[in-house]
Amino acid sequence: MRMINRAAAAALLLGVAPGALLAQIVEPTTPPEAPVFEAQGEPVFVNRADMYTYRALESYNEPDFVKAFVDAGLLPPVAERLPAEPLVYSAANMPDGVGVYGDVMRHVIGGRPEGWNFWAGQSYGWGGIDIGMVECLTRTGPLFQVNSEDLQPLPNLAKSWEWSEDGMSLTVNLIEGAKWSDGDPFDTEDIDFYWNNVIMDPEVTPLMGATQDTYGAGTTLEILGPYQFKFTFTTAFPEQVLYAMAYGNFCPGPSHMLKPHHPAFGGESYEAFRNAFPPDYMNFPVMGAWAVVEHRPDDIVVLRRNPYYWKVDEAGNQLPYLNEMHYRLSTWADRDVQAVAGTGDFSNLEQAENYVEALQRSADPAAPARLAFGPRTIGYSLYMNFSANGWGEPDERAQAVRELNRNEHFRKGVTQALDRARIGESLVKGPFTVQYPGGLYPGTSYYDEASTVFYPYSLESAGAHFAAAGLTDTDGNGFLNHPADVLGGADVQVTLLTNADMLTDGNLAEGVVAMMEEAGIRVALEALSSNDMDAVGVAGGWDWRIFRNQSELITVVQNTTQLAPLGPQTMRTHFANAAGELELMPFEEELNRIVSAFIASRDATERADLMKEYQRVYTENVYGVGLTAYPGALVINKRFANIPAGAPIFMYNWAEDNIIRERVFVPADAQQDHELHLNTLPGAPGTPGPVTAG
Ligand code: BQZ
Repeated sequence: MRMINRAAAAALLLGVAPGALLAQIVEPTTPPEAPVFEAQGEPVFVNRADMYTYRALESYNEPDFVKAFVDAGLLPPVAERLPAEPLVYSAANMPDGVGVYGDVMRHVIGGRPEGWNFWAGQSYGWGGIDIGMVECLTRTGPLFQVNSEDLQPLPNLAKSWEWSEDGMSLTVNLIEGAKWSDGDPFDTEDIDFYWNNVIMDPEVTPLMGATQDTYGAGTTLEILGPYQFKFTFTTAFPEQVLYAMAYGNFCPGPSHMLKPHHPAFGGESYEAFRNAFPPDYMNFPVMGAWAVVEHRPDDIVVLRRNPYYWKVDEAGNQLPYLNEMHYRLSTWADRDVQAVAGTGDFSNLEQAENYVEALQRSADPAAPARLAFGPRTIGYSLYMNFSANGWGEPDERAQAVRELNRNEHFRKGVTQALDRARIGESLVKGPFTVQYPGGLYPGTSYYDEASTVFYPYSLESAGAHFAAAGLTDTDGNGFLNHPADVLGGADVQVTLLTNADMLTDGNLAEGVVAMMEEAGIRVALEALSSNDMDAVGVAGGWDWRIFRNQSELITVVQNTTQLAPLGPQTMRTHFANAAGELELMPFEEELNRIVSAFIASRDATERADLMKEYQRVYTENVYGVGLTAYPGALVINKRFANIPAGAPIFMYNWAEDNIIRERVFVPADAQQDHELHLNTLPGAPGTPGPVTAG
């Protein structure tokens, strides 16, 4: 109703007969039915405590070659390297039980390491490198198999936590006596540095962008002892903080390495801090199961087992089972090809263009890899930059686009100019893709179809909306012009930022460009490598972008603060300007209210209702222009054991976390000889490579 009135009003303003526009507006509806696509493999649901506990065992074991380091006096005995109470995986929860040492998992990735300062925003090249090196206070990837009644983050570096009675503070207890891979103790010095000199330092942004707002505006952190700290909040029981303690938000770095380079402790500059550990710096200390020992640019990154890793199996075997990890530096599409062919071991099959071929090849019983589809959790949206007050320093043209982005008719025009059926089909034919209007993904736990507003494809209706936004083709060149008082009535020109490293991102971007052209909007592609794209994305110098969505639109409880512009840097489409100010649209204020109420509520029904409201406000206002959503498949070589059933490639986190790689193994009779640095361990930080026992 409201829309028709506005269209009529706009028609009057434009001097067009209102009936002409009215006839063209196509009313919103609920989204079209999704084709049925059965996920292969159901998770075995358990409670969190069934997966692992922290306790001392009688004795511990390690690979023989590591024992040789101990015998040579190069390493303390394994029991001394482990915490008094290590994390112990329960054999009953391991699909193939206690494993054996040896072999390698050969990954292929499309990214490239920028350096090892994750805490200053450097990417390791993705594809599981950082997930294997960096450990976080809690863990969420494996939650796909946790019973819904017990759904809460798993402990990890934080082994327990207690809320104060009023819920205004949370005391967190770290694992005691765990060590970095170079033997330095892991303790609250690392927490202190991460909180005060990374999170709270406006000059430093960690890779996944955590800020104080990730933990709630006004949240403080106080160190209580070497293994204990306390968060204090401004609202009661903000349980989402437990999720914000997981990857990639609260994953502390080695303060003993980072501190000396940080300007607060005498480091030269923030730039120098960021670049203190370039990609050729080897043996950077980790809490993860493997540390980098070799990097050949554009060729390979090799990791070897961390002799101080603080997790064991029930038989006392120090983890990981796999001695080495490879990351072949290639392309993401090659990851699929190699995993299916057996020259690589692992892929998240997520670029829909490769599905048919990958499925055909994997159907052969002799195929080296198994392929299992999961739920529809890979999805893309077209996002618009909503800053009206200077984020990314827009020029006049870009500023005019921002103002259009903030115009509801413009957004409705854009969404109705997109033929989502054709977009999906252009990637892959078959029952994979669904028409995704944006917001929460269909089929996920908080999704409600009745609360989802879908604007059907109609070029006519798009044109009517554009006209209502003041755009008409005044010069008859087939492209819409700004009104005469904006940029002298020039053609509307939009740039579209996209990831050049991913086939799907590129195809979607081209589809958007073509469909916008049909609707009279000229869009120019800006395809950048993912590291550069991420940098531009954060800096704000973009009009529109194609984005593969993250877990907040699947699980809601993970990255909850990214659902709305709650703080200066929580909503990636709307960061504050240099002065820290946000200029929110009225419906953004509404989203903020809803998300804050969601975070503050502990009532399941109320939370479900709030997310319905969120979805309605989001989709009605076209906050993000959804494109398509489809299932991904885990492709993994058949020689690997302990791969949990039903592991999605993406949910709370990527499969590299979900499958718990530290307890994945290769049975002795299936082991292959891919180890490049046999019988070695990471050397001292900064030394050239791995070392042998002598
Ligand atoms: C998975 C993932 C593991 C980042 C990256 C990459 C970056 C984004 C995202 C995915 C890759 C793989 O995703 O595509 O399957 O292996 O690494 O980290 O696309 O460009 O910035 O968020 O995780």
